[in-house]
Amino acid sequence: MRALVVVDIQNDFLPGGALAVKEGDKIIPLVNKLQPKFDIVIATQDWHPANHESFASNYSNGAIGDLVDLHGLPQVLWPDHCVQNTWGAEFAKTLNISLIQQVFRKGTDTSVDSYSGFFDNGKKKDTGLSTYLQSRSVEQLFIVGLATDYCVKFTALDAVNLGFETTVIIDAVKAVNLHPEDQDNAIETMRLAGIQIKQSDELII
Ligand code: VGL
Ligand code: ZN
Repeated sequence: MRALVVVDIQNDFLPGGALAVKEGDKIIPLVNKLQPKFDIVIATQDWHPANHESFASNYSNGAIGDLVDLHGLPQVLWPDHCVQNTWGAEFAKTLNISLIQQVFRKGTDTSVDSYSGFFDNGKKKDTGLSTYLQSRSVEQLFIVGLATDYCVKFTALDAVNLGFETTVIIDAVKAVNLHPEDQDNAIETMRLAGIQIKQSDELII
């Protein structure tokens, strides 16, 4: 079975949102077009409590983009984003959610961030996504969404390490690019890990 994983297509990651990804909204029509081609569609949703320790606002002298040590893990400080039950955490209005069979929320624990849809950044808590996919005999995963250099990358890396044949659909992702080279580095890291990087029109599905 083939599954499409729609990563974090939420208002805060779109132009006008708190952690806007440039042209993040441009991928949505393609994501909508791709969904019916898959056996299973699931989504991840960044879902933080307001006092999440990845938010710069929770530090007396922390600036957005600073790298800090968070309980032993490297942590980039972000603007407040995807706070539970706020507009910013909702899926984009133009995203078709009718085909999404299950949503996996992440980043709910204040003390650890969670970029991957599978595990938190400390690999301590499992969202249940791998069990969900394995129990439905999914072997191939196709990943789309936001952002290439964070949640897409870490979801794809965990997927390939868990044994899924993993493809990132490159024209259906966009990067945050805190540093201009972040997107290219993320793509290179994913390729080296054995993740396929494909354009949507190259897919045979
Ligand atoms: C993300 C930074 C912080 C993402 C989530 O969805 O890529 N990036 N939280
Ligand atoms: Zn987040």
